[in-house]
Amino acid sequence: MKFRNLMFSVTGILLLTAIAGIVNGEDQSAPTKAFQAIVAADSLQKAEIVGGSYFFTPNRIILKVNIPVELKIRKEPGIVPHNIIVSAPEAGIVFDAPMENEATVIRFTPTKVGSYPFYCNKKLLFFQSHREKGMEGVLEVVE
Ligand SMILES: [Cu+2]
Repeated sequence: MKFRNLMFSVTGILLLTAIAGIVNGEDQSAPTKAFQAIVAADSLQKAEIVGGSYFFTPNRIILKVNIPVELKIRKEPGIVPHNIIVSAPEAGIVFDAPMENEATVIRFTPTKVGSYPFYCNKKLLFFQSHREKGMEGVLEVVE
């Protein structure tokens, strides 16, 4: 009887571990942290992005079309280099900038509604790229 109870417990623990494993597995993609850019009095919309290993915060930025953007970028302290890249010439958004500890500013004006990915393309040797590790996000340009 005691042995049977033990077996039940062991089975229970294994089941829980399996479930936890599945939950963790689904948790791989970074949670979305969205930010609606603030349109300042000077008709600029301002947003900030912080990059780190391996994330951008926020990773979804909502911008209004045809209003100039001032995007302040910086990275968390650390020796791992990061950058931020957008290649959306159809929307007037093209940049490839290193992220420094001190904030730097990127200026552009989104000219087309749509979703445009941004990411870090750094990669160490044969390891996954930072983008693959979760360093990506989206600029969402809306009316
Ligand atoms: Cu990176």
